[in-house]
Amino acid sequence: MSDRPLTNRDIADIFDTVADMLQLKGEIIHRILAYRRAAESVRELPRDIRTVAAEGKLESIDNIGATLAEKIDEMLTTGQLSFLEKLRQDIPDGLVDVLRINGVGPKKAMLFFKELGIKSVPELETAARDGKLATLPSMGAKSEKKIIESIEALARRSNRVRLDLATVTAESILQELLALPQSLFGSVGGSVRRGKSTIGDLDLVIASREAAPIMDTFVKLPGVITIHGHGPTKSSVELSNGLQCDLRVIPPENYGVALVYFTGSQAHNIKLRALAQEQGWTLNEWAFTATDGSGKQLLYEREEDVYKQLGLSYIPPELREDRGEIEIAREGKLPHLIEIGDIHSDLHMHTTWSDGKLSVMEMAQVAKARGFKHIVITDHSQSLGVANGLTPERLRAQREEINQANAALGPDFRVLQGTEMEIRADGNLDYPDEVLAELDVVVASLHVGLRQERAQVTQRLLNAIRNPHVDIIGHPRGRLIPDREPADLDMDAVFAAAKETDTVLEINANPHRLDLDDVHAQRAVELGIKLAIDCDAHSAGDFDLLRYGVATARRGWVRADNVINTWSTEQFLRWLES
Ligand code: DGT
Ligand code: CA
Ligand code: CA
Ligand code: ZN
Repeated sequence: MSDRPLTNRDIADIFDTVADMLQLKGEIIHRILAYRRAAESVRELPRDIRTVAAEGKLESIDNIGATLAEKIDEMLTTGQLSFLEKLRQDIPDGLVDVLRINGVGPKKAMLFFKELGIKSVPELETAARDGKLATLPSMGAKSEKKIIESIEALARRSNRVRLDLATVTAESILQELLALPQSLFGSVGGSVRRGKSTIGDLDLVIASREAAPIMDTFVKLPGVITIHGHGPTKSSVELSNGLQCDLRVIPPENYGVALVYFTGSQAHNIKLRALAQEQGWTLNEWAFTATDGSGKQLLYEREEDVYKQLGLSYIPPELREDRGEIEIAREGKLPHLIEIGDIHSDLHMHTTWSDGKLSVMEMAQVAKARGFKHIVITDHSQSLGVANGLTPERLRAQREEINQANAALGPDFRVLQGTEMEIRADGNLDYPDEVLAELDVVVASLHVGLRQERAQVTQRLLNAIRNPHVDIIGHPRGRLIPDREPADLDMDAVFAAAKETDTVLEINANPHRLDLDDVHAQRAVELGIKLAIDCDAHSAGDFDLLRYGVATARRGWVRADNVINTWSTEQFLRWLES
């Protein structure tokens, strides 16, 4: 246990653990529910429980009587609960986790513990895989198999999820709930709204005067497999795709404060609260409350007004990571971040010439329909055999097709010929200079030899950056989300070379990549390096991924003028010539 004072959430968690343990002990339901309800009330409490305790008013909290008030006082004073410590002597901690497995209730958990000595989820998994559960009374091969599946689902859940899966799920649930007549307006919150590259769980906030029907619909949505909570202001469910989703429903006049709170990040919130405190207010998820004891409250429906109250300019969600945004918002000097609408081109995509799904003409039509002014076709180069990389001869044949597409598309749209050229494992580039000279744009990427040692892999990238024909480095660090770490590059050397040679670094918008990431994009901008944001599209639908690249850029404090995709076709062509 840390020295940090216990929060409302900590105390609620302890009460829930007590309830779990009592359940395992076979206690009467009445007693278990008392702890569950207390946990819920403390978790929902709009004030800091320490303040309430200091005022001696713990018993004014719903579901808290004299006994539980005493227990809260004990926890606040000692940092722990002796009752829970006592329960722990009979019931191992890990058994509480066993209850989280679908299909395992307290009776079965105790059966496994008593008969097989199972004290944790890993032990349960081993026993299930060894076929030991099936031999127990009231168990069988089928229930054993179900337990293995549930354990696998739990393991998937504990991993963070890619931004695109989380975003699409969150938005579709939000849309469904906003269609209800009781819903006034709402938003996705949490790390999805901040555009983080990986997501722990989904957070939704909806304004309404009548929460119950919205909550009822929410917990019965088709994708819901487990209901973790179903209350008047907060509900929480687990979806079949392994994601957990929290929903808050609040009155419209509290919406602005609530949305700020549930968008986070936690570090950003802590700074905001400290700022409020300096100004004589406590700020929680509902409102500002005066610290002078007058009971005066300030409610805001709009986030803008919350920041204004704190003396800050509006802070876009992507910046809310406590990376200096609050201090700079105080001076009113936040940059105007790039938006999707600023982007007029895509400079990295694949066609049927290599591993794409559409022809040159089809890609051009899709891009044009999306409002782009120019695109660069960058199929893979010759050494990438698995992706049907192009020989110089095939490149020349492709040029014919690109010329025909341009003739057919007219003057308002331009297709340029490029390549996504391999930087080979030996450090050589995949085409000789005379072939590169024939192309309009050269994107160079690392796909092989990513695990080479730092000096070697860095030198390969520097070779590409220093080649005068190379315009853009594709997905520079070579990470794949969630499994593959980036190459061990000396990024200072990479940035220095990019700056010196005016080579552009890409933010690859594919949510498997998001590479450069936010932190490196920010560093590149500080150094005056140009960026590109490209979808690396292999199909028509891949253009939808642009938003994730833009979110990553915004998290890196990137402005429109840092990104060459915002340029007109003329400006882009001029830069290529220079
Ligand atoms: P995630 O889900 O791990 O990707 O990250 P978040 O940022 O979505 O975190 P989550 O879902 O735990 O909470 C959503 C927001 O609610 C979080 O960004 C800030 C706020 N929040 C939740 N719990 C606390 C808390 O105990 N203290 C503070 N200060 N803020 C909290
Ligand atoms: Ca979350
Ligand atoms: Ca959450
Ligand atoms: Zn590519």
